[in-house]
Amino acid sequence: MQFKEVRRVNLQQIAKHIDFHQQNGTEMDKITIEYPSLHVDDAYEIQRLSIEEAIARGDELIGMKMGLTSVAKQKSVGVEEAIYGRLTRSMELMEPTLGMKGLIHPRVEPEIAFVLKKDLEGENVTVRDVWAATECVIPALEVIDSRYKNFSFTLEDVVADNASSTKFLLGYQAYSPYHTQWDQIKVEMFRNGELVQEGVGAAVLDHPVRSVVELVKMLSRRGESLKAGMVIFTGAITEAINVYEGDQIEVKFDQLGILSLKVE
Ligand code: 0L1
Ligand code: MG
Repeated sequence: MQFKEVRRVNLQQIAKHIDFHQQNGTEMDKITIEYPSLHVDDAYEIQRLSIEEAIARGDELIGMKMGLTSVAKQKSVGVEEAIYGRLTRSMELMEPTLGMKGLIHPRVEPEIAFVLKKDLEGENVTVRDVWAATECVIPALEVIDSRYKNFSFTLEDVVADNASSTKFLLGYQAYSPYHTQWDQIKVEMFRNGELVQEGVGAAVLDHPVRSVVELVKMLSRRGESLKAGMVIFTGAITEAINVYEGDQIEVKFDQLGILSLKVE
C-alpha cells in the first residue's frame, strides 16, 4: 500500500474510533499517544470524517462552532489557538434539560450564537460580510464533554474530538444583529443560585462577530464554507463550569433574559 493510502485508512479508522466514544459517551486515551506525529490538518480531517459517520446514521450537520476563543480558556486547557468544531441536529437540546446519561464529565458555557441567511466563504471575508449574512443573534449555552480522560488533551486530540462538542441550547428569543453591542453584553452564570462565573461578550476575540470571520477564514483554508441556515456558536464568554446531576444552571444575559438548564 502507498504511504498516502495508509494515512487515509488510518484517519478513517481513528474517526470511527472517536465516533464510537462520542456516540456511547465513553472515555478514551488521547489519540496522540498512539499517533504522536499526527498533524493538526489530519485532526481536522478526522473530525470531518467522524461527523460523516454520524450523518451516515441519519444525523445532519446544522452548524459550526468556534472554541478556545479566549486566552483564559486556552490557558485553562493548555492549547494556544482557537479551534472549530461541527454541530449536528442530535446535539440540539429542544428543552432546557440536560440528561447525564451518555455524558462523561460535562461542562456548560454561555455563548452568543449567530444564525446565517446567506453563505459565507473565502479568506477575504470581512466583518461587514458577516453582518450582511446574519439573520439573527441568539443567547445560547454550549455543553462540552471531552471524550479524553480527565479532560486532558493536545491541540490535535481536541480538534479530532470535534472540539468537545456535545449538546447546545438556543434561547427562544432571537435578536436582530443590530439590537445591541454584542461585545458589551454582560453575562452571569449561577449554579444552584450561586454566582460561579461572569464575563462580557468582548471575551470572544474582542467581539463575537470576529469569531465568525475567523471561522470562515479557517474553513476556507480547507476548502469549506458556512451555509445559509447554519447556527454558529462563537465561543465561550466565561470559563466553562462542571455540572452534576441535580444542578440548576441559570445564565443571565444582560437585558436579553435568562437561560436555564436543569441537569438530570
Ligand atoms: O467550545 C469550546 O471552547 C471547547 C473547545 C475545546 C476545549 C475544551 O473542551 O475545553
Ligand atoms: Mg464553546
